[in-house]
Amino acid sequence: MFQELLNKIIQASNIALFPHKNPDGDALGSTFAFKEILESLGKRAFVVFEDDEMSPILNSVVGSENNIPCDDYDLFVAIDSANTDRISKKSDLFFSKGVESTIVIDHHFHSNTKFGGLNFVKDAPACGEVMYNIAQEWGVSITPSMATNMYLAIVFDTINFSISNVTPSTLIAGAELLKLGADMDKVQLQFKLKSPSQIRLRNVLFENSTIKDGLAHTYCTLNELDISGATAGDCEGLVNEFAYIQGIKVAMLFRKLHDGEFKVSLRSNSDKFDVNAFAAIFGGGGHVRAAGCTILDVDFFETMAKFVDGARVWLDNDGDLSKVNGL
Ligand SMILES: [Mn+2]
Repeated sequence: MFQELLNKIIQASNIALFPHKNPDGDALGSTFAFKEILESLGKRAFVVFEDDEMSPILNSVVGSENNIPCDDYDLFVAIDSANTDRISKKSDLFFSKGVESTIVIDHHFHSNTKFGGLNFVKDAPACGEVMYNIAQEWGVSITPSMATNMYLAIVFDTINFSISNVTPSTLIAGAELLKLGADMDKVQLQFKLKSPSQIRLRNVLFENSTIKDGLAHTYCTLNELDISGATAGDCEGLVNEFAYIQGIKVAMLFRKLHDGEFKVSLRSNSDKFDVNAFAAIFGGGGHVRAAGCTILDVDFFETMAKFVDGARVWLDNDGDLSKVNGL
């Protein structure tokens, strides 16, 4: 599998890399680490940005300043995306030379739709760990900047190596990356920093929350997002705070993306409540303890009520999903 991926890379010259929409630390760290891996193999690699959705995390990613677009790509790689909806508005460019010229590198093992010509999908808590494994298998010598980007990727997706799907291999990768010069201070500072607008958004979410009988749910409207001054990306991590309220088993965050579209983020703090399976009933997916859905063309509050009702049935039946109805 590693060799197959390498063969495909070796045949290419100008490679376009696509982190997912509203890229988080894992998407950005993994993408820029892979860019440098490719450059170490003599390839030209370019990260395709979504300028209007770019996250402040980008500032801490090493190498992000060298983003000069190219007009002659011959290979397209989606990184950290489980399906084509995640690759951003630039998906036309991704498929511009046909599916055979595409690669998917991802860690959403249970939900990835394998939409690429080659699908390199591993079961890992962060795409950053997959990148570390690729560099190792290919015999690439990991530079301090690669190490920092991979470390950043792992720290963001594993919430500082604290989630349940972190394995001994993840911890070993973290330790090795530190040995190889990962800048832990820089990564931790970026991971822990919150902007004033994020704090305002957090207040809105607590204000809007309902915390009852094992279930916490909250929402934010576009107007509320606007008033707080936060970006859509700022919402992403905040659902975790609700999953760790005493007595809570499942947390759900609903946020409006634009008219007719909203996103649900789900977290659980025990394997008994598999949010990936729950999300699948509503057309979404992810991991056992962290999943999400994007919902189109429905009323925001009505649909939120359906999710809450479904989650209530699920909790009342102690994790049994058979009585839960979708939309
Ligand atoms: Mn990820």
